Amino acid sequence: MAGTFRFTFGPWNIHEGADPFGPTVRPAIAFEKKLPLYRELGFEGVQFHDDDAVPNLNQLAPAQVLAAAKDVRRQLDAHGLTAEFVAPRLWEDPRTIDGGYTANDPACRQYAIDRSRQAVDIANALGTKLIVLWLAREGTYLREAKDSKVAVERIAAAIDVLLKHDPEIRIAIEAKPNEPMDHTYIPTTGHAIGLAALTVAPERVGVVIESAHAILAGLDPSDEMGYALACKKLWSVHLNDQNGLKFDEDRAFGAVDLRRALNQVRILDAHGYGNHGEWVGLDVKAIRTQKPEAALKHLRNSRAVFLRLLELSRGISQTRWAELVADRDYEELDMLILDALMGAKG
Ligand code: XUL
Ligand code: MN
Repeated sequence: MAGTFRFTFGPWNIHEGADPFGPTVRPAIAFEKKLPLYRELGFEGVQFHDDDAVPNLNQLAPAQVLAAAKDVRRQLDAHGLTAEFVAPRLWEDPRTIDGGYTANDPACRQYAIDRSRQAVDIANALGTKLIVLWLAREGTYLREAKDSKVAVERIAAAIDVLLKHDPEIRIAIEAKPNEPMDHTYIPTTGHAIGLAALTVAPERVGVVIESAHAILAGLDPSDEMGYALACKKLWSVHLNDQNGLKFDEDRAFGAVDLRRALNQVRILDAHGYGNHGEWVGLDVKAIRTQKPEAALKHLRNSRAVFLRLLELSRGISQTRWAELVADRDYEELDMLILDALMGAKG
C-alpha cells in the first residue's frame, strides 16, 4: 500500500544561525510572520515546542497559558494549518541542567513533570493528541553521576504521569544517542520502543525517528524506520541529513547521501506511511552561511527532494527488482539503484 505524504516543520527550522561558537547571523522572524510561509513552501502542518506556542510559559498562570494556546489555534485555522505535535522543552531552564525526569534533585524532576503536563494541556488547546519527547538531557557526561536503571525507571514513571493526565494522548519518543549529553539513556528506536513496554499504556507510546539521530548512532535511518513500522510505532519522522559522526547537522534531506534518503522514502512509501494521518516532518536547518533572504531554501529543497525521490522510487521497475532479488544478483541490483539515482532509464 503506497503512502500519503503531507509535510510539516517547526518554527525553529527557520533559524537565526547561532551555533555554540558564534551568535545569530540572521534576524529573527516573528512566529506570526512564519505562519504564512508554511503554505507558500508547500507545508500544511506545524510542529511545536510548548514555548513555541506559548513563549515564557513558566511566567504565566495556567489560564493565561491556555488562552495563549487557543489564540495560536485561531492563527493556525486562519492559515489552514494543523498542529502536528507539542514537545515540552526540558533542556533550557536552570532546573533541567542535570536532566529533567532523570535529574538527581527531586524538585527538578517535579518541575520537568509539571512542565510536561502543561505541554499536554497546550497540545489539547492546539488540537493535537501527539506529544513528542526528545529526551535531551536525560543522560550523563560521566556515567557515575546517575544510576542508569533508576534513570530509565524515572523516565517511564514520568511518561506514566502524562499518559494518566490525558487518556487520549499518544507519546512519540525521539531517540538521540548524544548531544547535548555525552551518553543518553534512550539512544535508539529500539530503546524507545522497549521503554514503551515499561509504561502503563504501551500502546500509546511510540516513536518519531530523526534521520540524523539514527546516523549519529551509527545506524541506517531506513532500517530504524522499518523496525518501528514492524512494531506499529512509527508515528512521525524528522527527515534530514547528516555528514557522518559529527554534531547534529540537520542538513537538508538528501543533501549528503541521496541513496540513504531514497531508502527512507521507499520504506515509508512501501508500508503506507501517512495513511493514518502520520506527517512527514523535516527537521532541517539552513546552513549558517546562508543570507537572510535565502534562508528558507532548505525547507523548500528538502520537500522537493522527498517528492522527487518518491517519483524515482516508484519509477524503478519492480519486476526487474524482484527478478534480481530472486536471482541473488545484488551487484546488478546495486546498479539498478545507482542507475536510477543517476537518471538513467531503468
Ligand atoms: C534535537 C531535535 C529537536 C526535536 C524536538 O536534536 O531534533 O528539535 O526534534 O524537540
Ligand atoms: Mn528532531
